[in-house]
Amino acid sequence: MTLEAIPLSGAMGAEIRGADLRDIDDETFADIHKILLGHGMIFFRDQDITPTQQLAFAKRWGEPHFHPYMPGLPDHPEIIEIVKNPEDTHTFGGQWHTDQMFTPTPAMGTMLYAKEVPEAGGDTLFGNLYLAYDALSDGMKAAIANLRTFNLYDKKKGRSSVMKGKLKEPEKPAEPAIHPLVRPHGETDKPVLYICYDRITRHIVDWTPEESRPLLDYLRAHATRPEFTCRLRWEPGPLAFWDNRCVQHMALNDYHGYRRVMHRITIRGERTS
Ligand SMILES: O=C(O)CCC(=O)C(=O)O
Ligand SMILES: [Fe+2]
Repeated sequence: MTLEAIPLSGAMGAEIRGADLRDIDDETFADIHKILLGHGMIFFRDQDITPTQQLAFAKRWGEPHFHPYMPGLPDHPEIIEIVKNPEDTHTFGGQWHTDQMFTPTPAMGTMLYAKEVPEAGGDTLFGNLYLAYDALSDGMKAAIANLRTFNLYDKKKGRSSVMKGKLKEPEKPAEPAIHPLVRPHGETDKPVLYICYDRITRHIVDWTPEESRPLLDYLRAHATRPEFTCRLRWEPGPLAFWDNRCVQHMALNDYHGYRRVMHRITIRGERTS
């Protein structure tokens, strides 16, 4: 297969043309992998794949991860169906974050396959955390170089109907996860500003929440500057995959009264330090 990568914005993201995800050979996968490392998020339009085929493509990237609190499809427990119904007010992933940052081994990547989308609305935003780090001053880079963050699962977050009554009871209370604030990417080794919204990334290790908040709030606002982002408009059929090690994302909650359904697989990541 000859692949074409079309950048989605100046900051990140690329549409890959020329790939049929039902049938990817090793050489084509190596090209797709390289495009992911260069662009942070990739997507393929007009894919007609079954859950088994989605899972096979996901396994090319690594081991699927089972979410600690969200159950999967009965026949494919690795696939979580994310549903927002017309009456729901909450959107899963509606704040800037990287996936499973509340665990010591956050997800390497996340794959979403659009099953049902509103005519307009429900786009996903992505932010390039390499660019966010690079744009900091040398003084700020030196100041944050050795800081670590304290991250904890946000138990109080709202639920969409897919999760109501379906959430698995965790076997034990959530444990905190400590991550470097400046994290080298496991494959490119380039530094990333590794941060999440305030109910997950709670404070800097050895600092109080009050001391941490101004700095973390500044870095969060900085990391989402429009020039670091791209925006994916869904239609039925595209499959997207992003690299949680250098990209944050956010689902837009702007389609009240409509239904949106995604099939999601996350790939297990490594310890961050
Ligand atoms: O539904 C979306 O657009 C993204 C939701 C999300 O945060 C995720 O799948 O990790
Ligand atoms: Fe997410």
